[in-house]
Amino acid sequence: MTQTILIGAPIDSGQRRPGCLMGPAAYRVAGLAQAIGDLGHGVTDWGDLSLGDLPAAACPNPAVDQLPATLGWTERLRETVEDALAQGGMPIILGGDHSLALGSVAGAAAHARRLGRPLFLLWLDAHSDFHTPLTTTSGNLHGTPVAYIAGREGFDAFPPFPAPLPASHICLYGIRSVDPAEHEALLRHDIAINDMRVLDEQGIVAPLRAFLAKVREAGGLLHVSLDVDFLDPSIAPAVGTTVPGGTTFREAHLVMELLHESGLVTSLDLVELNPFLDERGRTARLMVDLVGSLMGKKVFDRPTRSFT
Ligand code: 6HN
Ligand code: MN
Ligand code: MN
Ligand code: MN
Repeated sequence: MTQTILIGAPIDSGQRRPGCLMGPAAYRVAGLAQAIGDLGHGVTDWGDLSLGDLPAAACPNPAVDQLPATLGWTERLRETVEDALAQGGMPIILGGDHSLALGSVAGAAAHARRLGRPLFLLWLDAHSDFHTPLTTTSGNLHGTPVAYIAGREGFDAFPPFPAPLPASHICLYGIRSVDPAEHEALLRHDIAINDMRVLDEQGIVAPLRAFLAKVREAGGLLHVSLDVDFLDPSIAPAVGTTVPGGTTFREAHLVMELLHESGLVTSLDLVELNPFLDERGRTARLMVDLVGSLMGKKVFDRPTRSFT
């Protein structure tokens, strides 16, 4: 039994297409709390976070959009996620665009540091999100969290990331859209890049098991950040940044089932859902079903196979 804590994060300052604000409401309408509760877990809903006064902030890159709001959300998420973890809960952050991970992963990292345990990050996304505020050309800060988490320079406006993750603790999974500046920077970091080419060739299971084995050996905490565009747009249309060639329904469920079997996941982001772009709630429902698999829902309850 896991005590989950739902944290609504109606954030859309990290990109420019309106609609992500409706994400937390859509997850609630799609029955997220019930789906988790039906599996025998505790569920507490902390409601939606809100933003106070915006901090003053500036960035030398004039392209950067809505820095003060994103900075405000970062602080808010960091303290809330750290709080949820300190209470022994498993925070599930209902986004909101992916800029929320600037704060949610910072909260998880602060908590891990306090425990003296390493934090690992599984980034399920079409994109590498490895820009810094200095390299982004779109100016959309949802494209930057992995760089912040890895301790890259260029985040002067942000609080220093608590204990940046070494590259070996970060696993990008499902990526198929990387901008030139991200590509150049990724070549200088030893981050595991399981792009779709790797997953096509090796299958969805082996690279994930290898990463999970590393987390287990290190006694680590594991934060999972699930971007809707990890999924193929044909099954998950409700996202502003669709990229063809994403994971299938079964591949995505299998990832979640393996994560459940591992017992390692300590916090989770659900990001980039744009309900305004959805077709009769199907993407929201799929995301809820995937959380179900992550929390232990099985097609057939056979004894768990030995893992690694
Ligand atoms: N996401 N690399 C593009 C940009 O605008 O920087 C896309 C970012 C997508 C962000 O996946 O959350
Ligand atoms: Mn993303
Ligand atoms: Mn993405
Ligand atoms: Mn963008």
